[in-house]
Amino acid sequence: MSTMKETIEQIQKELTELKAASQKEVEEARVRFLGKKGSVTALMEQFRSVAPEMKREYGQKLNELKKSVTAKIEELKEQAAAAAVELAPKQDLTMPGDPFELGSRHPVSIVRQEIVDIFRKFGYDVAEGPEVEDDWHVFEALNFPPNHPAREMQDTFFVSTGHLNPLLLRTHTSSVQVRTMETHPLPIRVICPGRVFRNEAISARAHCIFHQVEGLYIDKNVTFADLKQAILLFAREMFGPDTQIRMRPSYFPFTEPSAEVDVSCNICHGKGCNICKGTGWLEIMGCGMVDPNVLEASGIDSKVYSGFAFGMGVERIAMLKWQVNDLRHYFENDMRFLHEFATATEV
Ligand code: 2NL
Repeated sequence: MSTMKETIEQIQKELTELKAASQKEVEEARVRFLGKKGSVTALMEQFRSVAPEMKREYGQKLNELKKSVTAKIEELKEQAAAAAVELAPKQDLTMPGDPFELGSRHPVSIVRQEIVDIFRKFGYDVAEGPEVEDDWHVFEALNFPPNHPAREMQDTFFVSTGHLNPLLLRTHTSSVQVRTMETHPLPIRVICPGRVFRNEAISARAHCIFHQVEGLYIDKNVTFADLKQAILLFAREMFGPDTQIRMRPSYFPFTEPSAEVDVSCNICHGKGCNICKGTGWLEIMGCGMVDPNVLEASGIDSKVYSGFAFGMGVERIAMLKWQVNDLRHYFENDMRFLHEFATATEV
């Protein structure tokens, strides 16, 4: 059996020649020296039986040995770790990331918001109400005569008919304005965006569901001139500052007088093109002075107050804005169509 001194020297020699190619080999070397059955650990145990007068000398030697073993292992560990990084597959940090798609607003939603924003700027409040309504708020309070065709099953979706007060899907958002007139103090300046439902055959120009924005302004001394100016300002905000408007006489049960509003064609600027069918004008909405019967039905004194109202189809405005020739595009959600309205910043 070799002496302790010889063993120490032998381990020191081993240490100077020690190499480790990998982190695994470093760990194996550590176990060989410092593990439970390691050579340095064995020396430590042997040290206990060293004669007292020799303890000082051997103690020092053993401590130094342990220190240099630990230092060497640490050094090899660092080298192996650096080598592992070198060997790892290279990553190109300048590579573009995996692309991911953002959602975007539906074109109808974009235009509805644009219309609402214009009227909010004019000082209008926004009101919403139920899509399932009763006869009073959709027809009766709006001066529809008892046998008006819109009240028939062919034109309106009924949810229930067996009751005294049948429920139906609103055919216009005027119902929300009736609710506003019934509850809101005067004056009233409100716009009502929302979905409406009509029992119609689906075509390029009509759909059984579409979106409306209606507006209502009630105060003392409101005139047709106020209506015309409000519509003109809206049209110029929506279609550009050079836009002209014209009004043609029309009929609605809830307004008197009533008019259809056209804007000058923003494609051909009046010269005549296939969007305006050669007329130079595009129809954008209906409007009129609120019929006194309508004011009275909601408890407003028509001798003191007057008002104007208007209504437009959001899909129709969107079709004019983007020259879309078929309403059905707005309901089919074909991604190729929707992508045309997506912008990078929208979520
Ligand atoms: C259209 C025409 C219109 C109204 C809606 C209205 C509402 C109340 C009283 C009076 Cl509470 N009128 N709304 C007035 C005129 C026309 O809509 O073509 N819509 C798509």
